[in-house]
Amino acid sequence: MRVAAAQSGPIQKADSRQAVVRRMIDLLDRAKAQRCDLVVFTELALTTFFPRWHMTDPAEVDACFEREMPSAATRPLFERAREHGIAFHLGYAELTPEGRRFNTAILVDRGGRTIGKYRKVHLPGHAEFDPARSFQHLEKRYFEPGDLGFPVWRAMGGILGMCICNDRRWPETWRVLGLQGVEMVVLGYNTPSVNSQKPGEGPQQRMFQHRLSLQAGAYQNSTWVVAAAKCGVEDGHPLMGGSMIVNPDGEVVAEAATLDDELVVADCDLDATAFGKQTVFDFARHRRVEHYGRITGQTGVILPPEE
Ligand code: ING
Repeated sequence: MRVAAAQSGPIQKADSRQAVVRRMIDLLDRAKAQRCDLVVFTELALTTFFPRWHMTDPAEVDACFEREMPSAATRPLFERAREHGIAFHLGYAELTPEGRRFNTAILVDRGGRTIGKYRKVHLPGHAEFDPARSFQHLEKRYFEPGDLGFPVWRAMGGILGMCICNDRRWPETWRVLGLQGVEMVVLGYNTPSVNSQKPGEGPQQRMFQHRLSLQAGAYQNSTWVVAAAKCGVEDGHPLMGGSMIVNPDGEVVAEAATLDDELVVADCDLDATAFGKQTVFDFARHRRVEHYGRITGQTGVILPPEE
């Protein structure tokens, strides 16, 4: 199928959801012109990356979340996608009727029906203001860890899965999806170009680790990966680009050239995942689970006894 990573340029704190949705609809129209079947929007696609802000006013925090999806602001997006017959992935901040908050992503089919939901499991950063950081990363303040696991769905003639941003850095994310036969993993990310705790770490190193995570995940589970950034400078804070599509051999087949709204398009043959799954990563033939107990048996490191 023809897939587009719909990279988002910066969203300023003052930008309205309506203005953002208009930009997203423009990307949908461009994807239609390129005969795309699936469009992957980014993480927290409707707002600025608000976890960089330490907020104490509940009303200010709530304003960053969606109480329903589609909402009044996003319904035009769902309608345009349905008109185009394009399926899409969308990341947003979810506030449930019970008052629970998640960093969420959904999969919407060509008919505009939401067929899958994922809630970000690996929340980076911290919960309280950290004066030692050059900027904040308060995802542990504003979201609960996801409670839906790492599901896959049969859609678009294949097996699709989702993850979100920091999830891509954890091999467990990819392997749990791989153990369900995933053929394409779609994700969004909002990644600061610099490390708030390590001034020397700049965009090049961040980009290296981003690519490494996607290529390893794709190769080691013989799956396609489609990753869409929110990037550019948001209220003075730079986010990195690098939206890309990686094939089941771990090769980058398409990559963004800008730090703005941009479609990164590739034709993805899901059958290309079969060879790896039937040979080097035929899990049934090669894995030895009797030796993997630590992976789910312990959370942190247990060091060997001192000499
Ligand atoms: N952002 C970053 C990410 O995982 C981060 C946070 C960057 C954590 C670099 C560790 C290292 O890409 C989000 N939103 O998770």
